[in-house]
Amino acid sequence: AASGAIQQVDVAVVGAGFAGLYLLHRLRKAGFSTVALEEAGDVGGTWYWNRYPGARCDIQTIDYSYTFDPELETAWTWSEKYATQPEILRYLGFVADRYDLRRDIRFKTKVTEAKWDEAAERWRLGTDNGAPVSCRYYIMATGCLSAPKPPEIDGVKDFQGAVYFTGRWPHEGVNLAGKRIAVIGTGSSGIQSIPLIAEQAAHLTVFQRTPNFALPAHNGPAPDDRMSLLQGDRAAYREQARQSMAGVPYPQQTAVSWQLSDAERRACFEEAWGKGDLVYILTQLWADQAVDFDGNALICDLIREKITTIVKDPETAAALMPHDHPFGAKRPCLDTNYYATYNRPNVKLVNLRQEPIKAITAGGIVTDKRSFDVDVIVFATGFDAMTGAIRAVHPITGRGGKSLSDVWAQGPQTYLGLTVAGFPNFFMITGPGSPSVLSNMAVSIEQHVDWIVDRLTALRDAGFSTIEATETAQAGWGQHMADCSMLTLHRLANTWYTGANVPGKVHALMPYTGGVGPYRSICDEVVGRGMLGFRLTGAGGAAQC
Ligand code: NA7
Repeated sequence: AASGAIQQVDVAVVGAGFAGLYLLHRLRKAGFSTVALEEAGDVGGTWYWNRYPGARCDIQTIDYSYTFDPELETAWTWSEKYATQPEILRYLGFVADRYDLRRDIRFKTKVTEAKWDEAAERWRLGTDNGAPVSCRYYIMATGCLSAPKPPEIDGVKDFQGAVYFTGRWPHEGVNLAGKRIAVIGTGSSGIQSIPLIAEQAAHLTVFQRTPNFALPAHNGPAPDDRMSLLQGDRAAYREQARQSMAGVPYPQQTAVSWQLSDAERRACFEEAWGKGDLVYILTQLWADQAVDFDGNALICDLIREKITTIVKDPETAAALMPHDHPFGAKRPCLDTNYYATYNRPNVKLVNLRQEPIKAITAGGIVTDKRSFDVDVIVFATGFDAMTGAIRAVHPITGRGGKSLSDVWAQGPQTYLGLTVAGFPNFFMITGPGSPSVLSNMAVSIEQHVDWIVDRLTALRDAGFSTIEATETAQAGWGQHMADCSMLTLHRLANTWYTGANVPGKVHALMPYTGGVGPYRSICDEVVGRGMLGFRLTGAGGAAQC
């Protein structure tokens, strides 16, 4: 589109990652004209930006794949149980090519603002590169972990060495050989990168604020048992994933911890530890682990015991043991040699709970006890999760001139995690209020996209031009989310799920904790009951359900 002109489409999609690509494909097939606006220079989303050493998926890649086209499934073979970032990025490029998606993507184009035009019943999106877009429907497919947190530590600008963020790792790579390196943060990105950085560094100092639970990935080829299940009946395997709690086809565990003896529990745990599978350990050991503090504490003890056996220095081992949150309440990590890395002579852990960082200086990092001279600082400090990328389009102005930031001032409110009252024809993929980040994202993304595109098609065919959640439905969803959150332990941890990792962010458990299968049923029930909770308008009339 020429600069100055307005690009007119039926649907504008923001983001060309896992969600945006599938949206483009489905929208096109459904006959909608569409454009995707993507800040990056190519497709990939998360996998475009997070190129730090060791970046991998931590859901088995046979599960973290598109399932909408059986031919695509057999056209691509993953080389490992947990694919690396470059392989996943190649896969997404392969998908973009296979369905010829790039021709509808405007790269290096950031959406700066969005405004609902009530008279025209269209959204107008401003961009920082080229023509604005006018669209009937506006869909944010911007991911949950896309807006990196700023450093939050005084003095970063004074630092004379190099600074990198795991979530914005330079594409040309970084030579870390022989350098004195600091890594700040021990979430998934820190835990994946620390072992590889340690191999290159002259010296690595890890600055840890909160220890996290990590389990060995035991990476390698995709396990035979999972592969034969998939290949035995691909359709059934995929369907089980869609109906499951976490988007991975494991059965619902029914045995509870107190039905098992100590020895039986230990045997279950050892088996899980040996499997190297987060979803398995989170769902298959005993049923009360995710919902009951005592059932959960048994697993925490067993993992802490593992840390003691791996890490030789008792003080370091003690510092690495999480005590402040239930297992699974904060996103646990999959690692390759993470704990053993602390046995290397060139690696030291600094426990920020005992000596907080005071500042960053020209030469390095100063805590309230010591100073550390380093050449490189790596921030693995995470993201303004779930709402950060949505709110980065600012303002998003809905009906009556209301801005989304104002509406969400006390925390995000949505209906089904997909829509917001007062914002007609606006949708989010994996938004707050959806199960997204508590699930295999691939399965949640496909469900959200299918639901939205099916609705847009049905509305168009019935002559409706707007769809908007009612305030009542939104309040009801908020209540249901709150009720579900009382049934799991997620509320008991300060995490990016609750906004606690971002200073000043409202504290609210953002993902839907009721599970992927139940969520899907609810979305289907909404349709089955005549779009319950939505107001529809258009030439076809008006309806409020
Ligand atoms: P996470 O999981 O949010 O981890 C960030 C880490 O950085 C975590 O250990 C934080 O400690 C730490 N952190 C954040 N801010 C600071 C400051 N200011 N000072 C010291 N330490 C800090 O992000 P990741 O990128 O690792 O992983 C995100 C998700 O990607 C992951 O869960 C997977 O789903 C994939 P804290 O715990 O806040 O005390």
